Amino acid sequence: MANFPETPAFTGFNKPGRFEADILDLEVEGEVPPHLDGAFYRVQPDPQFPPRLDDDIAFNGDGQVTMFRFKDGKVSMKHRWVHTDKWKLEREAGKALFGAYRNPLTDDESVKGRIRGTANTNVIMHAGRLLALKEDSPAVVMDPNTLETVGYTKFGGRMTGETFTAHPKIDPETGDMIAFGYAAKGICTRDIVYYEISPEGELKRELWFELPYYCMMHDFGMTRDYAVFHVVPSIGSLERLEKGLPHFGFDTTLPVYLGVVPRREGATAEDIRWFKAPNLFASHVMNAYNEGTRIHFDTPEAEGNMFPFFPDVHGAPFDPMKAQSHLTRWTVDLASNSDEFESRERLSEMVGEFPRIDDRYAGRKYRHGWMLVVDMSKPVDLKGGSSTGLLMNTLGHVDLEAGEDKSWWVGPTSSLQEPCFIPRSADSPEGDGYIVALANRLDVALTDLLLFDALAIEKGPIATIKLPLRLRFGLHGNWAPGEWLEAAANRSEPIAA
Ligand code: V55
Ligand code: FE
Repeated sequence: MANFPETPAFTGFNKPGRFEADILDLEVEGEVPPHLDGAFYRVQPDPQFPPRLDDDIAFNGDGQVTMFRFKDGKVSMKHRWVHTDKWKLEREAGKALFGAYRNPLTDDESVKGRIRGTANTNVIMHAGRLLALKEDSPAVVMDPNTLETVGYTKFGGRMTGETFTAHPKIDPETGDMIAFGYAAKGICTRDIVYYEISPEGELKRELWFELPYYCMMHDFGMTRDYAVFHVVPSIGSLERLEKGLPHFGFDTTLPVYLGVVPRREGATAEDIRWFKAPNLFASHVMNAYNEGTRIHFDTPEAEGNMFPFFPDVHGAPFDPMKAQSHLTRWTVDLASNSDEFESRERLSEMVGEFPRIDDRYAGRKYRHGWMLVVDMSKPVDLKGGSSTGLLMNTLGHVDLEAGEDKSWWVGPTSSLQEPCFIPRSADSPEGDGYIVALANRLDVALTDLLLFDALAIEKGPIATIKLPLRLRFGLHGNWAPGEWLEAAANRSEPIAA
């Protein structure tokens, strides 16, 4: 019997959903603009079976992708598991075979050496294919219209790394997908491989290099001329795995590094510059850009660890106050002889994470950003309360040109999932468009999809798309325009892995 542990990771709003769904023509309050044509994809971890061990962390659930298809003022949803090798092996066995998060030593003998990825972190369309991503494994290709899983891709068979990041970027000028893999020569190795993938989905270039120390390399920055890697001491080691400790733990004694890798053809590991900053925490990158040799890298920065389930390696208790992050601009200059940062400048007073931009400005000087915000001045009215009292209860908009923040509070009984920007049209100005974000209705265990005017979020949603069910907490997602979906549906060849 599939009984899940009675732990916070598996109860209440976190109870596994385990369903697939197709719902045509969802209920809408307000109006969905009739010209909005495309799909918002997002992914959530949702364990197919109870964990092999006593408990588990949210990051270890099997990926389930949700597609919200917008067309003619209506929205339909499709919700499917990603058929990873892990999912298929466990489906066949009728139970979990893979153990703890990123610890193969806890797996059943029968799955030794198999790809462990859960494809639960991001989902993005590129080269006519939908990619479901987990940073410890290769990308999984799905059909963007049917959400059928095709299989793992090595981008034309050429990728030599074992892993592919969940945070690739698409260069808006070239259409190339810029990405990397870490632990790319095996679990806990310091080897990184940088990838550039053509608009046709073929790997064009790899550049291998080593990190100062092994750590969670969850995201990175892309500029027109550089790939920028922040090395933050959420460290890991085989020794930790042997001891049964969580894969990662935060080490407050190590410095932060920023590695700048030239994107130009022919660059080698010798061309990489490393800059150093004091110990701090940063995970996601809002955007980065370079003005000549000067590089700006915008990230929600916190004083301390943001992940209570990857605790302090020296035993310090988790400090929710130190986990609060503020969007911060890191600047380094390749023309400088110093290995220090030029500056670290706070860009917003909002406490926020899950930063997003108008992706047509990825890697370029930009004006607008959106993120989830914790507004502690607002009441939380939930039976039992949330465990920390901290909820992503607000959507924030930073206008870096006006130096102005705007926000919208979702109310005392809801929280939000990561926003995603949708351009009004392919050539509309920066920020002219919509924001979508899921709202977790924690009091009634239901989910709504909210649609905002991106430059007037403070007015609240222009449409609330009501789901008759609960989606679990998700991670990341992306928009794909209708033409991409139609081109994928009308292709003559089947989608290749
Ligand atoms: C993150 C999420 C992951 C993961 C590593 O910051 C980092 C997020 C959902 O899985 O494996
Ligand atoms: Fe992420």
